[in-house]
Amino acid sequence: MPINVNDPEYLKSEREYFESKTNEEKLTALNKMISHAPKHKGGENLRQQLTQRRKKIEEEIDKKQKRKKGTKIGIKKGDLQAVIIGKSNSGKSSLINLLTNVGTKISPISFTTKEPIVGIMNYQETQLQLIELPAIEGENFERGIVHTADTIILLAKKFEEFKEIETLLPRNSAKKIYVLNKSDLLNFEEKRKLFAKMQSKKYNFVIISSLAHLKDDLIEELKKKIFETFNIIRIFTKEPGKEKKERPMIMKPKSTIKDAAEKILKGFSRKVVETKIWGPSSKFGGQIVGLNHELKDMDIIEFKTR
Ligand SMILES: Nc1nc2c(ncn2[C@@H]2O[C@H](COP(=O)(O)OP(=O)(O)OP(=O)(O)O)[C@@H](O)[C@H]2O)c(=O)[nH]1
Ligand SMILES: [Mg+2]
Repeated sequence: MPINVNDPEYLKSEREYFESKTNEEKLTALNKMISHAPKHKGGENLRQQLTQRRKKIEEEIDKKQKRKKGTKIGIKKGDLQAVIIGKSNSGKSSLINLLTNVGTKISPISFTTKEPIVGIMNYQETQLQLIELPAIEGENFERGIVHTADTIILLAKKFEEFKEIETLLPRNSAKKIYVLNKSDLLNFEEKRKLFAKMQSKKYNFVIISSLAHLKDDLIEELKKKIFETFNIIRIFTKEPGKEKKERPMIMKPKSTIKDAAEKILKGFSRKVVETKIWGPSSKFGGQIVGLNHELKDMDIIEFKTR
């Protein structure tokens, strides 16, 4: 038995669906329809039809992107990869320019960024790969990168956009940070309310402004949050009588001295005759430890070999 849906939001989205010209627009409208479709048993059939339709459209979008991929240069995934995702004009390019070494085009015109922009972000002697993806509601959005990302930064210029981004986001297992941009356009009361809303959602979030001249501590806090989503420890090595190396090795928590030696060179741990350690996992600086010693973030190791 077909049912009549009277929810005005549903009917509005349905109209949007029929008027959509691109698959991306159809997907947005369908997601809205699904969220407003009747939840009770009578709506089961309808919900099934809608999700089937959504699957088909997602497949078509993926297929089209694969065809395009052939002509594009692939992005080599860094050890630590975070991806900025949001709707057009949310300030993705402004943010990546603030956080990394790239200078990509910022413009009030929609859909300015047409391919992924890759930047390097420095944080406490560690380098992370940060990527701006073209707007999620546009046809240049790259769904594939979402699957490889360690961390996803959902960037919105309005609170309501988070939901839209979430419904369009392909399934993934990345950690998420919610960033509300353009806070310079809000007054105190508006900011206070938003803060409470984000808190009640239990989001890991920051409210920022990407206008370079308003750049403040919150950008630094965002950097810290991005870094903290990666479950890693940083290990420095040094040679006897010398300073520690400038860049740390990135390792998994609970790695041992042996793991670190093997990361330097396969088989290297067999050559080690003595290891000294400085830093959080040592009882005192220069403590001699065995191969099974467990490392902590920011340790410094000195290997003596045969
Ligand atoms: N007031 C205000 N404007 C901002 C802020 N961040 C970005 N903008 C402006 O918003 C517009 C869009 O910024 P972009 O950084 O190009 O946005 P985008 O998300 O990369 O947009 P597309 O690449 O087109 O999808 C520009 O005019 C920016 O100057 C902000 O924090 N406050
Ligand atoms: Mg952009």
